[in-house]
Amino acid sequence: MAETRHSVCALDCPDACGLVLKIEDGRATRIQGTPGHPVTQGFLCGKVARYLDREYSPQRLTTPLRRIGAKGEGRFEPISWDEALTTITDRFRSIIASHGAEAILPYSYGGSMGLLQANGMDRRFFHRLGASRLDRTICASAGTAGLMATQGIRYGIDPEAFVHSKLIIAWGANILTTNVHLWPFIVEARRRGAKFIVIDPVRTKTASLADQHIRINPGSDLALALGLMHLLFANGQFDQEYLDAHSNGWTELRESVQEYTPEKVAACTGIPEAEIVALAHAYGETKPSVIRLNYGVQRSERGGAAVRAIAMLPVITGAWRHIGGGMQLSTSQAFNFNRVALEMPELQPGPTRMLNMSELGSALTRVDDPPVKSLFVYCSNPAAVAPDQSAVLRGLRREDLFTVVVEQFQTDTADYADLVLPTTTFLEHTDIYGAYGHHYVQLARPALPPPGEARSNVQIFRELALRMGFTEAAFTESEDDMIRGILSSGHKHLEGITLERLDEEHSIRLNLGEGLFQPFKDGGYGHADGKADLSPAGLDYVPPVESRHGNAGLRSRFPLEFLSPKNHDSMNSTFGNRTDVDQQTAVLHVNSADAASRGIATGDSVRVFNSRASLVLRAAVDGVVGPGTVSSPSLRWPKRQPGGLNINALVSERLTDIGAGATFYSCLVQVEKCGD
Ligand SMILES: Nc1nc2c(c(=O)[nH]1)N[C@H]1C(S)=C(S)[C@@H](COP(=O)(O)OP(=O)(O)OC[C@H]3O[C@@H](n4cnc5c(=O)[nH]c(N)nc54)[C@H](O)[C@@H]3O)O[C@H]1N2
Ligand SMILES: Nc1nc2c(c(=O)[nH]1)N[C@H]1C(S)=C(S)[C@@H](COP(=O)(O)OP(=O)(O)OC[C@H]3O[C@@H](n4cnc5c(=O)[nH]c(N)nc54)[C@H](O)[C@@H]3O)O[C@H]1N2
Ligand code: SF4
Ligand SMILES: [Mo]
Repeated sequence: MAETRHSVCALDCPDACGLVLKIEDGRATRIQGTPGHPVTQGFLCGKVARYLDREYSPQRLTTPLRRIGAKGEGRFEPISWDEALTTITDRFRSIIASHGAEAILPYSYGGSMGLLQANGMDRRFFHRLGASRLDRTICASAGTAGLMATQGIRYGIDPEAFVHSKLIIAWGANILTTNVHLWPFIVEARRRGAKFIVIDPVRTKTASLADQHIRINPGSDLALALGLMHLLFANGQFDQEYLDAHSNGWTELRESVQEYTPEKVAACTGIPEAEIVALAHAYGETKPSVIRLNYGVQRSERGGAAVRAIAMLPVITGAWRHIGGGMQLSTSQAFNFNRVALEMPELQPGPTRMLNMSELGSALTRVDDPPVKSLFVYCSNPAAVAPDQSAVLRGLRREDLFTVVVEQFQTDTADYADLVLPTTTFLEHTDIYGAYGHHYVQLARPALPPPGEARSNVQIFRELALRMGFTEAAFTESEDDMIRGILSSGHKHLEGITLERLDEEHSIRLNLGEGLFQPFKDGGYGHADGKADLSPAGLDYVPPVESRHGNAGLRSRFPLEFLSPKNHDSMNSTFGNRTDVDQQTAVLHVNSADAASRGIATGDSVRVFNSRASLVLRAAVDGVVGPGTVSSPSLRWPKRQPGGLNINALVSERLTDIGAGATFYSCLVQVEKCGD
């Protein structure tokens, strides 16, 4: 007998789709987007439409494993859960006795967006242990810091509001690839007459379908934003009433952007002067206008300031006043969940140090006092995703490092583990979800049984806590108790949203008032005085060290800017076990001018290198990138790349200007054709 069960996609994607599974004889036979869901609209992206292949893959991990080969070699033997957990608690006790609990470092990121699995029992456990804390900077922290500086709170407009817009700018946002459920709203807006512009160094799928693709030099967005401000002010295309009522610092800003003439901005950004002038004119004139800013801009050295400046634009034009106007970077803060009840920072025995996840190589090879003696990884694959991969792998190879990896698949990171613990997928455990691209709270109950002995993160950390002798009620709370805690913030957006209702309805819109959410229509910014901060301090454009206008010594040896944006048909390294992902990520897009000067043609093997690493990819001379830029979709498993390193071996550990984020998209390389 067939039945349907609900779930939610937990992948690190703004869309957080509602799912419906068809179950026949206990097995899922079909996965679909929830029909009628206001955002999901019944369809799924290509990767999750095939998720049942992953769910039922013979490569799923099903028992705890103990390493029997060298670190990284990937030889393991099955052991019991009891033995695995006892080994961990024994080792933790001895590390704590010899080096203190801060010698233990948890490492997690976006494997699951579920609050229980990724921010729940794990956080409580490591807090109570007194372990080092992890600064989770690998994705969004520069953009978060930039947005907070301007808006004081991370609110954005509804995806549903985009249909009302007359000008949509996708700025460092590859919507068709990374946020596909926004696309139908853009299609509808265009049907109603909207213009759609993409600002991206790469001609992405999204850019190739836009009315206009503005090709910008990587890392120069701050200069473009300042240049647009200059023109908006100079042309009188600013909303003085809105600025006076709802912002601070705009007159100083107007003063300071005067030097960002179209001529200067064209030199920084590579965008022709006339295009800059036309863009400013269109943005100043069209109402409503919306900027869909995604995280592409802020993965570069000046990315925080760039986001800060871009977020000022809709304040200057007063775009926030209109339905379909304003900006969307992230909608996540609108959920106003009770994170303290969830994570329980008060369980910490005292102040503990924080280590930056984007500097994992350094944390494992240089940090002392105490050194990291144990790395506990879950919901992440740092051997593939973290910058300066050679340093990360050097750290992971340390014989004295006790590494535990909780995984669904045998990733590179798992190959370096002393113990691997098999874990559930989002179809197999209970969790509650917010989103960073819409405003619906969702709940998922287990729709399928876990394979073999796989256990959820919540189960694993609860068991570890009990075995460590932690007696606080925090560790015996059920999943339902934890969800009630999350919903207990008392914030008006969550009023009336209960576990019982979520069980019944699966997806509930936040209480954002009647109609579409207009967070800053009448001001109401997150700063103490309710105003947006437009003061210009710190907004001067300085090109990234690793860029075409950056450090001259570096440029002379490594003249090409290397980008590694998201692959269309995978999710960071999550689907790295698939051979088609190997093919997709083997490509290096090269501009025809750069290819000609190096004797490179499409299909050639090329060596991409800098002082950190060298790897071989396959050239595609296809108009995707402009002169001086090369690009390769991220990310494959390093062990599946000849040489055992992926493109993150090329990327430095250098951090962003604000937010201490990773600078994946500020990276200089040289490319040469491989010898025959
Ligand atoms: N298919 C797929 N979807 C995903 C993911 C995935 O791996 N694959 N990953 C998920 C995750 S973790 C995240 S954070 C989101 C991210 O979603 P996005 O931010 O949309 O993804 P990115 O590819 O990092 O960057 C977007 C675009 O920014 C461009 N870009 C790079 N440097 C610059 C620059 O200096 N200036 C400008 N203007 N543009 C620049 C890139 O070429 C890219 O096209 O996507 C999520 N969704
Ligand atoms: N060059 C380059 N590097 C990048 C990026 C880039 O654009 N270019 N993007 C960066 C960004 S934006 C991000 S967010 C990071 C992403 O880095 P990560 O968050 O490490 O993401 P994934 O590579 O998808 O790995 C997630 C892992 O979690 C596992 N997992 C899934 N669900 C669960 C669960 O419930 N429990 C446990 N224990 N494990 C689970 C999956 O099997 C998978 O192996 O990568 C960053 N690295
Ligand atoms: S990855 Fe994104 S678009 Fe695809 S199903 Fe999950 S939430 Fe939806
Ligand atoms: Mo991310």
